[in-house]
Amino acid sequence: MALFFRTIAGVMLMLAASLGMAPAHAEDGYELWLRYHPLAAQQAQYDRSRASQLVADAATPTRAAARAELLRGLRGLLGAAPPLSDTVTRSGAIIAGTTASSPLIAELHLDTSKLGKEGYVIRSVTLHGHAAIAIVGNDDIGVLYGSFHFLRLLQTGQPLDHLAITEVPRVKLRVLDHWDNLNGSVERGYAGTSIWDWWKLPDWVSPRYTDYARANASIGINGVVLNNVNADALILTPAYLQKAAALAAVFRPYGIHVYLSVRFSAPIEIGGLKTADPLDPEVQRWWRQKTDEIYKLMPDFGGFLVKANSEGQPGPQDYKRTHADGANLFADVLAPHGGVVMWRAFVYSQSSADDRAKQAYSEFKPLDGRFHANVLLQVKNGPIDFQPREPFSPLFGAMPKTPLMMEFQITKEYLGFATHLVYLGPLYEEVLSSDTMAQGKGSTVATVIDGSLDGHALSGMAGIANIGTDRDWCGSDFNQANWYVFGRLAWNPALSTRAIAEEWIRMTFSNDEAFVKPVVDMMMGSREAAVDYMTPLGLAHLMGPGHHYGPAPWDTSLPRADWRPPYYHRADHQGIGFDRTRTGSDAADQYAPPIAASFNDVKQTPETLLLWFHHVPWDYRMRSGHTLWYELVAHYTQGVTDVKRMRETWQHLDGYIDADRYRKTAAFLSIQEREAQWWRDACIAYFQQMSGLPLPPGFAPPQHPLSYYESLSFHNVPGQSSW
Ligand code: BDP
Repeated sequence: MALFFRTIAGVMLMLAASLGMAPAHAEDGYELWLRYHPLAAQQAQYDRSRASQLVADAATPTRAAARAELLRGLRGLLGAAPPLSDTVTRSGAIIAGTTASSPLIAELHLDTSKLGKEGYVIRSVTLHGHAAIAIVGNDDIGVLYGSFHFLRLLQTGQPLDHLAITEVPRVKLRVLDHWDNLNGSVERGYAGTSIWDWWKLPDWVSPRYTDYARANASIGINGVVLNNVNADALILTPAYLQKAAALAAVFRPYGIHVYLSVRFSAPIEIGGLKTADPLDPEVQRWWRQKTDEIYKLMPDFGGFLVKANSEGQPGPQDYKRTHADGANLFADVLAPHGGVVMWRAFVYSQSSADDRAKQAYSEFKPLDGRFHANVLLQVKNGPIDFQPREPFSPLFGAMPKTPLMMEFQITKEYLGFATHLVYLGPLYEEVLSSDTMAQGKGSTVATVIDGSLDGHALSGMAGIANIGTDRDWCGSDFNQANWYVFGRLAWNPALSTRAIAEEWIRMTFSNDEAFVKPVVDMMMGSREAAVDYMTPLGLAHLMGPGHHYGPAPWDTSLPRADWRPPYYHRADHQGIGFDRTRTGSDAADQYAPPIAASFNDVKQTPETLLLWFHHVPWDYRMRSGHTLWYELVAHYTQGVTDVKRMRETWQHLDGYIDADRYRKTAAFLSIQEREAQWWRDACIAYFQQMSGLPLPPGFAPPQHPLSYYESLSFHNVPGQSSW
């Protein structure tokens, strides 16, 4: 049925397109996936008969938000909002509420016992002799989540009959981490400046904060860290806490808790103490008072995120204490209020000569069991740093007594900034579905972080936000999909990212099959394309120094060895790759034995990770029968070809969506093609100089000599770090 409507809509749009008519409405991406633009006539007619009246109260702020969203969505999608009613008087009523809030819902005797606080059911029911759809939560927030889900069914053209949907989030804390500085800049942000207008808060509370909260609630995000992990102690001063509290008030009806990044040395910087030693009673007292002060302003405050003893940040090791001592200091002052500590495992030492990929594990694994109950260890998906491809971090599965929280990067620091079209769903899915083998087959990363493998009630997933003041929020329309897929996977890490891409496209652009299908394919292939033109076959960290823009595999300008690309690729005349097997740094043995065995064996290591784990000669025979050198060149070339194909796909889609968003993506794809070519050519030129080998036949030589690529330098690159 729904398919039928979509096809009809598709035919009509194709007709419009063939007549050269683009949809008239100008769009700038601000509405995200909550556009609620009118559905095609026949689908709207079908939906209208199933949404003919709305029974929903607005007695609490959250139920008011749910009702407002349903009215707004239905008005937009169907042309007019259904009339509000106190009871069911005709077929096609939508009833939204909780058993406690709605006598009508109580009459249904639905089993809500397994829904928890945030779950919901959407069910086709009969009430007083009329067919109706009930959207029911145990708690108000479930009603809001269910309302967004119901609207998604309409937005994506799903049938509305025989509904029997039950949803419960698998992960408890679903958090966006903003790397926003108090001066308005955003570390690794490529979408303008911070959306938090700190200067004008708390007096001016921009309506944009409400739209931000709606977008987050629509995908189940329930926590927001407002400020950068490289934290400024000032965030804990009364003036800033008032500002944070104003934001918390906006977010509260949407089920979103505010968290803050804190600077370990804050007791010295803003408290006038001489030390920040976590075992010092004065320090403990200072944090206790500060925490109590925060909870007075924000009774539902979520807790603290801490980056300590990493990249110059202060931490417990400054006082010869452990990370557990540091985390427990915060855990103890937060516990009486129900707050949590998200302690970051992104730690590598200034002084250690050990492989950087091993250091987080070496540091934290021995501390398993030493953290208090309300501490989550927040672990980046890979052992190094958000590269286009890394193996999963060996910490997953290795610390059964500690809840491990996933940290993904949504902002594309290493994946083409704002302009490259790279859908991160496949990257996230690859990590979540990786088997750690920690407790035998099926111990996937997803089961570690949702708490099911080790029986943790506390679980979490964080994403480094890609949001800024740009009208489209994320620096490009397609980057919105990365915010979206993060939220959907945090709700349920087992979802298919292809299905998520499809629903996002339908909501964001069009339900037309002729548009949806090629765009899903383009998105699904985009991450592999980026891996190919940047860091194929397990290479990593070849980006420009500091700003991470463009290729610089030759660069040695930064002071630390492990900030320089040659540290990672180790290319020389003989071969390329980082030996992390037993003959090398032995990082492979940080994994569970069966995984370690395959990573230690060059023949068993997936070729996608070959150079991550092995240093191999240029003439090493790949599974294809070609040499490594051939395959390296082929992958770089394939990446560029894929981007060219993405551009062609997009060229065929002119007319299916509004002209403004169409043109922006077209322009960004041409930037991406140019930069993919630059990546390929610069890397091939450099590695060719290393290998001394001729280019395999059939491959075009780089457009410029290596010296040209090496001579490029960039100024005012966006998103640079503040430290
Ligand atoms: C790196 C970023 C840096 C961050 C750091 C972190 O380049 O700006 O501060 O991660 O996660 O990827 O702390």
